Amino acid sequence: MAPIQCIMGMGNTGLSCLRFLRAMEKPCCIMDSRANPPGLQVLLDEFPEVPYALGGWRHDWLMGAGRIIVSPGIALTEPCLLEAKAAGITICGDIELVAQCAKAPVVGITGTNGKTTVTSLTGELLATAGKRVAVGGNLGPPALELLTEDAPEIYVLELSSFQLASTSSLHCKAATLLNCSPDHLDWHPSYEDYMTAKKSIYHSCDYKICARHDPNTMPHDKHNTIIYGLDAPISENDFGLTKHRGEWCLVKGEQSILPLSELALSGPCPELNALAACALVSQLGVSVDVMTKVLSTYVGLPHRCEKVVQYRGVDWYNDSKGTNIGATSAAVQHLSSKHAHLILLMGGVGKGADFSVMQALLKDQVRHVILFGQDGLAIQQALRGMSTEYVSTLSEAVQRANQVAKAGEAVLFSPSCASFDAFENFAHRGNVYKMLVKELVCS
Ligand code: UMA
Repeated sequence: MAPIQCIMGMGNTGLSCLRFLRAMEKPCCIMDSRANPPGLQVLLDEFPEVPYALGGWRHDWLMGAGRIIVSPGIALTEPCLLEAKAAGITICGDIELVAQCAKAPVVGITGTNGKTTVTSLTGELLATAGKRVAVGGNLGPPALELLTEDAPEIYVLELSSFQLASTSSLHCKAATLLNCSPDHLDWHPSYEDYMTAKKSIYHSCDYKICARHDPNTMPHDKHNTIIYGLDAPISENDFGLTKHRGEWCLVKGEQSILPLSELALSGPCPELNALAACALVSQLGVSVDVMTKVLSTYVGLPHRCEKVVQYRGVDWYNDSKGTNIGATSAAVQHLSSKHAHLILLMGGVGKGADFSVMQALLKDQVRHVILFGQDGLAIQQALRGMSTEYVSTLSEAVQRANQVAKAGEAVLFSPSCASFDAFENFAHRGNVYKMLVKELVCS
């Protein structure tokens, strides 16, 4: 009998792995540590023949598996996975299956922040250049679902540290690590482990796209690197900013792409994100003309420093995608160029981060912090010395922000935390926030 493929996790990834492997008639079993995982009904409807287990891990299934396919949310340090690894059982994630089967080149994007924006923009650049492109991975849909689409010419994948940690044979045509700051320290044993997972995106990669100002983004092997930054490019293949007739322009070498003032992209670090995406596609048949066209029209995605409304002289922003300290710091920096003072709404699931480092980052720009949700009180402790208050829900946080904010200031909702204490995901949380703000305006 063919070896059993044992899938761990019954979320979007687990189901995509099951569909992929069952289409090849591989024998599979699937399990989830949750008693009622999100994919259960789909499993029962689509795969009634597949054995499943809930509420914990079946040790006998794992130790008898030919291969274990682990979903990104499950840490590789789970004791049962360490035991299976020691017994010589292959453990991998969905991206490894993609790496083994994809017939078209892959562009890979990782980083603590900005990766969804850069992934979407990269897809847009390639599509505008006339390429049949499939975009997915961590931003969804799961990467394996792209393999069933009509033969794309190129895949653009957003890759999380979780996905990279369980991948060994991915070969990217072009790849980038955009930035790296502490996140997901409840999954990775250390920051070094997180960074090692992120840097593995450069393994056997043709073109490595790195930020000049950030040594964390540099590969060990500097061969075939394309560099971008907020200063003048050093070589004709690099990207940066230079002054043309008194105006700052995004450039490739000495070629002007677009005046900075005409860049349509919103959110934190739009210049860096635009330059990274252009660098990624620059060796893939995308001309400077296409870059100009896309960068002057593509505005980006919701929930990233998105302006919701101006009400009684106060600007309200939704940055629900700000799920770690680095993202919130970037949002604060970005908005502080427009507003002297900010009221910051933060809270949710802190993922083991050390929030005390935020005091130095926030103290000059943030006048008051309103904390809420599961780890709100712990974060308040970490921010001792700043003006803070704790409320239990996002709804109360919005009410309080409305009482505290003065005309000319901005209210920034950038939680620095995951959303699953009270919401389905960051998008649900951002939509609830926008609805609460609009209710306030209409009341
Ligand atoms: N879980 C259990 N027991 C299990 C399996 C999962 O408790 O047996 C928990 C996990 O700890 C996690 C949650 O369930 O909290 C979801 O985990 P999952 O691996 O089943 O998630 P999927 O539905 O497969 O979604 C995953 C990505 N989720 C994670 O990495 C946590 C999705 O990224 C991604 O869109 C999807 O695969 C398709 O590729 C989301 C995410 O939050 C957006 N990513 C993190 C981020 O961007 O910061 C990395």
